[in-house]
Amino acid sequence: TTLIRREDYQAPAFWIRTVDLTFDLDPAKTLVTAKMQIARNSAVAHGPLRLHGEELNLLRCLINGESVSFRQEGAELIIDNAPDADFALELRNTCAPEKNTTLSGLYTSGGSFFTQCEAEGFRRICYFLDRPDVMAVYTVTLRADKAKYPVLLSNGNLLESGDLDATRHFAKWHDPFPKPSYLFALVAGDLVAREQRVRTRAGKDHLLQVYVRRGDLEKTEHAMNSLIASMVWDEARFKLPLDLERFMVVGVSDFNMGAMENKGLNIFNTSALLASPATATDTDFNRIESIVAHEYFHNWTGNRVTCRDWFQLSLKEGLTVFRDQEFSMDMAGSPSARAVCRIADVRQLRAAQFPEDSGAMAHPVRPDSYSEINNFYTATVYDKGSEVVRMYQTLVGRAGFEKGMSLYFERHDGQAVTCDDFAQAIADANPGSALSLRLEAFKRWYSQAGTPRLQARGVYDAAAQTYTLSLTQHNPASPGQEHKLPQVIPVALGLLSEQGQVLPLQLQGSTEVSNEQVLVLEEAQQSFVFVGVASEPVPSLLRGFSAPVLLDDGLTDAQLLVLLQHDVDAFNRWEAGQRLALNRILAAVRSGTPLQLDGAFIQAMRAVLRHPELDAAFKEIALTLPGEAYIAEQLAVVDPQAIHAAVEAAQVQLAAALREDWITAFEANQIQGGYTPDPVSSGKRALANLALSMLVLDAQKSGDTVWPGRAYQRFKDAGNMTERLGALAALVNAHAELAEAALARFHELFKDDALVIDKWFALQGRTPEKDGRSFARVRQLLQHPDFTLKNPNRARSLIFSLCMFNPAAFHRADAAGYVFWAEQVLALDAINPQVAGRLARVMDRWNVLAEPYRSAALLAVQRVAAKPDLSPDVREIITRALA
Ligand code: BAL
Ligand code: ZN
Repeated sequence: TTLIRREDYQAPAFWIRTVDLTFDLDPAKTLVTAKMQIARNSAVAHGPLRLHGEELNLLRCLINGESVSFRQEGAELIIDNAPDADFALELRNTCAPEKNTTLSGLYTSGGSFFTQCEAEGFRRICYFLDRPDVMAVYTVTLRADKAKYPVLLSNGNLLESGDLDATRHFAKWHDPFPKPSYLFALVAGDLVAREQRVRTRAGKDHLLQVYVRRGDLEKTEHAMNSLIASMVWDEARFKLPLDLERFMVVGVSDFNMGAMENKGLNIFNTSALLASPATATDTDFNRIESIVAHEYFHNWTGNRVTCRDWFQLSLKEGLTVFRDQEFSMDMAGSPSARAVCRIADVRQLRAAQFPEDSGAMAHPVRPDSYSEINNFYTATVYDKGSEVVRMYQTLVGRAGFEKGMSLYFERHDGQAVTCDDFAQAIADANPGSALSLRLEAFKRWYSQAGTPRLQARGVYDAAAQTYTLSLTQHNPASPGQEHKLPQVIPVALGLLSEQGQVLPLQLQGSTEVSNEQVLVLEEAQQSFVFVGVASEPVPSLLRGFSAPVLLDDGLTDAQLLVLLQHDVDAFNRWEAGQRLALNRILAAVRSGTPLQLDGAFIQAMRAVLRHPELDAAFKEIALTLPGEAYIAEQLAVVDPQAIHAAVEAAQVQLAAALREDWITAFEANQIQGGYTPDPVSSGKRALANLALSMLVLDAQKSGDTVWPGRAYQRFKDAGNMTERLGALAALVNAHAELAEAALARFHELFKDDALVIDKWFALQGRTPEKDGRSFARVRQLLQHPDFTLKNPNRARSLIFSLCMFNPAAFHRADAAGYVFWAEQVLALDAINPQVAGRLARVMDRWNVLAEPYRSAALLAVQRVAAKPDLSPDVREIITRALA
């Protein structure tokens, strides 16, 4: 496999101005005719025309209507004698959609046709300059059997449609906006649509459609509402309107990602689209809202302004994740609900991106090289990329950021650009700002991998009434990056008195006084002196998680308790509780002694649970212990069993010590009446579910049968999936006797609903280990008639659940988990390299495991590496793991 380097970027030798595609759709052999208008790029040295193509069967190649000689070399079609003047190229080829199990390019699912072209799937449909800086205007004609494929869709506007003969029909689409090939899409099948006509603020009318299989229509209401809300929000917040008359969203069951932002024709994994109260949880409703918004927002950040090359992926992904996170917070409403959104995003970052940033696949937000771009749709590019965009907003203010966005579109609409172009627009729109004054240093967030360590230490001088805060940053080495330069770290902070009152902030030499400030750390070490500080302060640092760093603030338990009880910043209030828990878990893991929770900690958690003013949603996240992956991040050598044992002990002790409070919380958070997924109701359901799981867990230890019985009853009677799955999970995770009956009943109830059966597999894949039973069950479930590796959702629900989200079941002293992983990576690789590549990532951090895990994991990685015909996807991941 070859390594592609960012520094080797060259503009294309040719431009494709227009492309006229005709598809004669047939599952076994689809005929594709492509007519393109091509021009040489005079800025580039004269050379042959080289087109990308994979798994295609070429039938015809004409230039200006005449046959022309060509060569095929690997995955390229080379025409040496392309004219100097603009010319017409006509190509004809076939491809085999029903054989295409990679789900990249044109494929079939459930008897319908779908496409996925990002990043490099278009070359599996026809020969093309399949790179994002080649933007063309597309006209697409679809021809197919009318009975089997009554709906024929592509990007843009429908020009005409009608019958070809007694059995076949056609539809012709035109997209007026030039676009890169990765945004092309087509859909053909027996689908039905929910439709809605809307008028934007600008007074334009649009038709919105959500296409799904017959029978799923009633599960599309939430997606449609989310789409409308996204339109309204983008116009209000960023003045970005919908630019097409028609906007279509389509659901498909076999899909590698969550969804895809094809221009005017978004294609969604059904798991990110379909929801009804009976089949989807509150988490699903939230996720759907955010993914529908994400894809819609791409229409401007990604489609109207796209990426010059794939190294710039975060230009569109980081920015669009930031936009969908802002949208979700605005939709959540209250300050507390906003904080809960922020906390969920940070938990996700810490669970997935931090480990990535310290493992074998660590890479900058803008990577320097790749061999398979599909491997770089990562938490770093997406979620750390979003944090980088958030820091722009923190440094220039919300209004400044909106000005920067306007300038970005003014300069670059219709272009394929780089992360530098974005940075420059935000900086230029805010001259003299904290960003524009140190733009080059700020951009190290794009070029340096790794999570910076931030240390903060304060010294109070009672006589002078000053508080000196020293901030030190350190960025550990990453693969290929030994020495790093200091980064620009915005540190939002406030000071509290030891009684929890807000202390006003005034920096030495400044006349400005405020309750919260953003310090900008740009050197390796800097001190900030606050004056007029009346008493010894407790610092509340990195409020709202103002930078994606690991913070060591050296606070004592007493200081953390002040923050937990009194901080005005809800994020840091939550963080203080997490830190109290983390310190205890780490102490137990490091000392190798069983965890024993102390009275002070239990009392603090009780106070949160009983607090009269805190929302249920906040209580639930505050009483949820830190994730095992994040705990592992704090340790140089990782023993997954020791971490799990400590977390489990903390859980069991919290369950017992707060038993009465859990009962109260469960009973106080019952919802009467119909289901709505709003933040207040979903917060109550989340807390009731947590309380129930604690009560069932405690009952397992004490031998009580009342709460397992109540959980089973609730499982049976639940009026919505959130409560039903919550009760089922309480039984299953506690290994209660009733779990088996409940699992069987659940399967029987939902056997015809694939998305719910995915939950059934996932719950079992994630069940905390007990005597090897969870692992054995997963192996057994591989043989279940409902299980298949071919459907990515199903493969993820069982296999990824075990390997990624169930460390104690996966990391076994007998190495059986690793053997399982190797088998599944190889099996998946033969079907779907993209999904296999994801699973391969599980071993990114084999190197930090404690023995005997480390050696056993290495053997498993070597076993996969030994297979000669690995896909480039898996090969790259494994090669990096062994580097
Ligand atoms: N562009 C790939 C799917 C997404 O991030 O929206
Ligand atoms: Zn995206």
